[in-house]
Amino acid sequence: QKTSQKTYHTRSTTHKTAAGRKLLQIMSEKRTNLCLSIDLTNPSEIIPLVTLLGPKICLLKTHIDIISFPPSEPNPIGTFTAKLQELARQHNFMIFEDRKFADIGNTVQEQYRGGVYKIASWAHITNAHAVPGPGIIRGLQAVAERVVGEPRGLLLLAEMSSKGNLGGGEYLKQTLAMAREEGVEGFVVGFIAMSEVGGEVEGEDFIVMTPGVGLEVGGDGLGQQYRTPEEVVGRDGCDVVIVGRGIVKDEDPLAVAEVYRERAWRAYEGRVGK
Ligand code: 5BU
Repeated sequence: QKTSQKTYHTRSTTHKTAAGRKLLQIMSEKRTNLCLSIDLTNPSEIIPLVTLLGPKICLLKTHIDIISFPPSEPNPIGTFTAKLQELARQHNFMIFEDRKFADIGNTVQEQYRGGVYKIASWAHITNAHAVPGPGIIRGLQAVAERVVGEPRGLLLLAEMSSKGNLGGGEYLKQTLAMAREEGVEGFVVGFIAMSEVGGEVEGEDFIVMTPGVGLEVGGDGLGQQYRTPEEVVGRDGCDVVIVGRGIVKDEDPLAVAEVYRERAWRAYEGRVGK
């Protein structure tokens, strides 16, 4: 049986990472495989929108470095990330900082743990390019293991949603091989990819998260390519749909988030034969 034919509930008991098990459990309980990409730059717009949409999502994706924080407050970033964590607890979703680490192990450790954002302290999941080789995974994993409290997980970028990206194909195969390396088990939750990855090995389960999702096929004029929830989840076996502008720029974000949730969830149910 392919991983994509198993239910999120079943996978929530067998996934090899604690972060993956927790996410699959949330998805199964809340009946949502929708990740909201909150790509806004004003924290006072973000918080109310996340409060409104929290019940609809399993995961909140951030780009912490696009936000303009008010210089007047003493610790605006810490206050903001604490608020996100509180909302995550309240509405039962996880937080994914879309940081796309891409340096040597030693450098990414500092970028993950420290600096102004202290990503490891508040983001349950982050992602990294495979370009630097397996040291990037080991570096991030060492930091993650020192975080007390909720588990941390990593997604590897195997393929991007944008036109002309260099991922996929042979690059994806090499990225999958890296995720299978000894030692990284328990940390690599899955991939950013456009279709199901791995699963040929018995018991292997990688959660695939996919951006470039719209209610219709299309693009944004800057390389983004949109596919529908039915194509992404139903046809291509991805698990989590990541939606940004389709929700945050809509005049009724709550109503449209429910449309995305429903369509992506039905596509999943069809896939697993429910
Ligand atoms: P959109 O507004 O739904 O197009 O936003 C997509 C989000 O996903 C945005 O934050 C991107 O930075 C992010 N993204 C992506 O679009 N494609 C990728 O391959 C990866 C991330 Br990785």
